[in-house]
Amino acid sequence: MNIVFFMPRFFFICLFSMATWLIGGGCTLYAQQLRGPLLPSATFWDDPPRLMMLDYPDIYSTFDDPAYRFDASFTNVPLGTSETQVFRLVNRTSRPFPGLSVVFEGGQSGRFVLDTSGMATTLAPGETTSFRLSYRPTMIEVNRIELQITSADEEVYPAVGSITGLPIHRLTAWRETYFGSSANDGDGADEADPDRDGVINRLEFALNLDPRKPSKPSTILQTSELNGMIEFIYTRSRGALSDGQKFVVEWSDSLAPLSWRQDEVTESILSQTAAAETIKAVLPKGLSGARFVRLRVER
Ligand SMILES: [Ca+2]
Repeated sequence: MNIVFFMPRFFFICLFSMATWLIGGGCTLYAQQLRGPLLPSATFWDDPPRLMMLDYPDIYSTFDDPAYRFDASFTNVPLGTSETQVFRLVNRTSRPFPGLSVVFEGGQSGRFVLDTSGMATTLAPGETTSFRLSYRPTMIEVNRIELQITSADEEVYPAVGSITGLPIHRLTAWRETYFGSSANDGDGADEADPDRDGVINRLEFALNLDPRKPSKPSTILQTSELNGMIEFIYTRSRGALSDGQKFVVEWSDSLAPLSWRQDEVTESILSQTAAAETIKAVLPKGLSGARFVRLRVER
């Protein structure tokens, strides 16, 4: 499917939507997936052996293990977004626990951010404190980190948490937002066009459009000529950028398959929101009397 815009002064701007994922600009809002915090609690056992224990969803320590081990996970977190969980510690004993600290003990700490700024350093009997752990994936991979919670009292055994992060593409979350399912099928399929505007879903996502409302080509791309230059304006989804999609403006004077060029194109950001950024590409209009410009979106 090609959409060709006839431009004044014999300029043509063409928008390609092909199997190889070619297209031009747009914008959409999609909900950032923020889940409610989980509130596991920790218990400090006073009887021998003294044990710092976290009650994390129905998992209990074995008392002969010198460290209490627990698991926590961040699942289905869209690339480029962040999810935060709050871990709560409760001292249920009759004695204070001094020098509390939480540290990473290996793994991919770059994907996780620990915030202990609000955490008490000494936890008196009956008191509660908490720390926060955030996960922000930047590529599709399984991320793991180990956390160690300790007290300066050496008789208090540490709690060691194995934390797992499981990211998803923003496109997957986008399908869920618009079609109620993350599955790549039916109306939500990448190649589907349920609003019948000629723009398939994965391009609707890339261009930040609403896949349920038809878009007019003239609202997807704006073009103009100024002082011998062509201005080509498009809007791209920041979520698509987080997914690693590339946006490339190309031009040709003949439309021949091997004639497309990327040189002499300069781009600048006109405006941006949390969801999208609008880009202006400028290139010479050339001397041949006609020039075609396209935006190629590729994964
Ligand atoms: Ca469509």
